[in-house]
Amino acid sequence: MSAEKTITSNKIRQQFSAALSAMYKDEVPQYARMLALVEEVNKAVLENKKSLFTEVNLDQLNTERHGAIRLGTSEELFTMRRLFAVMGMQPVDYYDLSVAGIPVHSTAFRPLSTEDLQQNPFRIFTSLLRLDLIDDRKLREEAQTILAKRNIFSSRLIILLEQFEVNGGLTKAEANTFIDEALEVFRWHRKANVDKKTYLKLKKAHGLIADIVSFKGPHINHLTPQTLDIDQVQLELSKQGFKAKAVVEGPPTRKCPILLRQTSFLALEEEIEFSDGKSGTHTARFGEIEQRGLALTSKGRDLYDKLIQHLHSLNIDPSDYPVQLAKTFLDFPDNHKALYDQGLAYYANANSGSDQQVIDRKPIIYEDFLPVSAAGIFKSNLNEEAKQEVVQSSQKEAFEKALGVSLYDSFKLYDSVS
Ligand code: OOG
Ligand code: NI
Repeated sequence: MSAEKTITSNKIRQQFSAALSAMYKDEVPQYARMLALVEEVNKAVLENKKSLFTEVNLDQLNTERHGAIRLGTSEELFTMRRLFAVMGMQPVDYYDLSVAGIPVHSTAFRPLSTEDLQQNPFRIFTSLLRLDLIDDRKLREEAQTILAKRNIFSSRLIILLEQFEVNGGLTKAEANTFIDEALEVFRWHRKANVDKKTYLKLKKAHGLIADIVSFKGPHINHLTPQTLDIDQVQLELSKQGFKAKAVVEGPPTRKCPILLRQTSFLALEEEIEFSDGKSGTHTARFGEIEQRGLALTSKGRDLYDKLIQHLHSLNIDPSDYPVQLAKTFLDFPDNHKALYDQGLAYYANANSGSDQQVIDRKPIIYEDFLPVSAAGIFKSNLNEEAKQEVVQSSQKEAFEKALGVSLYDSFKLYDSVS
């Protein structure tokens, strides 16, 4: 038997994210412009050396950290999980977006270990449509029928997934074909699967339903590089003529950054063609930027959630939001000693010496997502407010059943490295 050498999942993930980035830059030229803007800001910050990250390599820094897709059926989610496994990406955490009036539930496929994340951090925030949240029975059945007819994975791709599962890896040639075939799944299709009337009906129920049901596949809807100074990026976006999100999601600017802050330029209105030859436009694709800080313990996270909930209950005008956000977070300690002593954030134990100074402890970076922030990203890119009639009800078990495996719990992952 001639056992050809297989290549690592880290390598495949790295190659895939580079190929996806190239495809997206080509499809969405504004995204390429945004990347250039972010690179400039990062370079300037590094020159001023004011960041959590002490030894940063510019190339590593400027590679995408995440992207997002939205799936229509349980079967799609099941196969997508197998596809991401080839790239060493596993489903971590359950995000219930129905609480924000968005008819999906989600997970993030990502590398699990610090080492693998360092090799290449790419993750994909993956949502599954919740048809059970469409009130209109007729429309629900129609959406279901349309989705049941589409097949987003090529037969070559399925064969490669089987080969990976049987052999525990792919050869270089197989990996190249895998990347080509996987890219096709994420590609944009200008031509919709449905006629104009159906599209408009779906859109009336919810913009997201139209985006998920009307197309041949789950086009990548954004990619996200990281920045070392998101406030500066937010300023530059407007200066350079981008239509930016009104506010940066997540915690405020801090001396000790926590969790995740995100902003984006708003989704573009793009020309599409319907199955009946009629034309129209669709809004789905955008570019996002993230800045990451410390991972919080469940105690820290409870405090964060409490403060964000309080802030959102005030219904603040966007122009006043940054000030109110900063004010609200005065209740969240902003120095490493307090964060550590009060058990609010995760730090890696550099060695087991008991009198180790906190200053020697390495902050553990948050690698996951935030449901309230995600809802903000969804909404500003759908150009609509949450529909009030969506009833909240978590469906974690149904999600795991569709996935075919249990979800990893991010707290357990952070516990294991702290
Ligand atoms: C996903 C939005 C969530 C994030 O960074 O929180 C997300 C979507 O729009 O499909 O990507
Ligand atoms: Ni995102």
